[in-house]
Amino acid sequence: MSMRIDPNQIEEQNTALQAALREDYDALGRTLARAGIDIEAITIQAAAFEVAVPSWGVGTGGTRFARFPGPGEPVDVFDKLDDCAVINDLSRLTSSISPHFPWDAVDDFGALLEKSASLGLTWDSINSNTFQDQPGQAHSYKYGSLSHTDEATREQAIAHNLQCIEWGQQLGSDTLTVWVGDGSNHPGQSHFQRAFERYLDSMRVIYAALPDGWEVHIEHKMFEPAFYSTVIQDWGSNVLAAMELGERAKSLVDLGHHAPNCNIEMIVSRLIQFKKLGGFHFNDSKYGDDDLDSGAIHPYQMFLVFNELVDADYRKQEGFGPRYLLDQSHNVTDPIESLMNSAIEVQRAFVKALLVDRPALEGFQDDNDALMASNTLKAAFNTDVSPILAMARQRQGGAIDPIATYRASGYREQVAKERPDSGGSGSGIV
Ligand code: AFD
Ligand code: MN
Ligand code: MN
Repeated sequence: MSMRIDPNQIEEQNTALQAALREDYDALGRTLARAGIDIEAITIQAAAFEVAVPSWGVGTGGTRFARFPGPGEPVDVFDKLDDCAVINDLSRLTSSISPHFPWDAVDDFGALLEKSASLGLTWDSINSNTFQDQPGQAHSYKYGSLSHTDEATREQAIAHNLQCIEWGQQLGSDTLTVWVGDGSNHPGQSHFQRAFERYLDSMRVIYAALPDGWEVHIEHKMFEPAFYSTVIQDWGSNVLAAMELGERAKSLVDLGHHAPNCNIEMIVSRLIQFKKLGGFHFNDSKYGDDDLDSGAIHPYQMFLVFNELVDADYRKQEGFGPRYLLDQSHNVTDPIESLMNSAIEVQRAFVKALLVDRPALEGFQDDNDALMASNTLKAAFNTDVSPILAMARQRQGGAIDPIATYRASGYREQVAKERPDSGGSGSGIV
């Protein structure tokens, strides 16, 4: 059974908050006008912003120690769609979903497509999974997949990616994202060059099978599950692979997949410059691939990433058009709440980056005025754009306060009654 938040309920909640929002919006409008910025133009761009939700993000995540399931967890991809619809109905930011196969594979893709369309949702990048063994699988991925030393295992991993493309075509997607867990745990275990060559050979087969209009996005990750080396360890290996494969192979930047303190915004700039920025997995991180909620730890870093993105758009950089996706694991919060919050935080970084006075910044850069250049960025970052985000949501039928409206709706309590307890507390990083 599917349950959708009643638009009247959203409207009712909004009515109570409307007057205060109008006041805050008008006050911010006057402040921005003094800097020559038209708040309406910014609100229109804020409303057009979108970030896709990962299908695996609506279930409760876990660590390798334990998982503590929440009430009313989605049982299958149809349930996941219901949860995604709530996130989008309230936030108006997440109308597309990035599925993960085989987790989200179904017998009848027509039924899945019908349901997503009825909820106003579409399908973004397809994620393949060769980091786990599936029941009945002939060859194990314990020692790798696309880069495995054994040819039959590599072929099995290639075939899975080709299958993912086919499923993705049925859903109207146009991108395959490939992240492999391949790597080594011990120095000497794996020959770096030979493993990378095998990976490239496998990816060439996948690349050759891309349908017209499709891209493949490669995701790098510094460590985990392999703890000594990974085959696509960093953006260097990533972009080398993408360059080797061809124009339609690009790099995907997951914010949690770098060494601590890494200058991610500079990596983003390099990828933009060479037309290799495929997209993002947004999340936040304190130590590693923590998959914390976007903006929870380093909001300034996310703003600086968006500063590069907005700058590329402002300069009309050729071949620029990355995909924006969330990739998070919610271990102690209600995933629906975390995903709404996170989508809004990503949008917030984007909107703040729109406020940067770019001609002034360029002038300060040319004059080597480091202090004023930095202050120009800070002026945008320090502006509270919340009224713009709330106004954009409301105008599209979303909630001024999505968390409060969600809690008032009783959605979680309702699905907890309808969906069987997911039970158990087995471990597992998603
Ligand atoms: C894992 C990886 C990576 C990937 C995701 C989906 O760390 O972030 O995007 O699985 O395949 O969490
Ligand atoms: Mn990711
Ligand atoms: Mn990750």
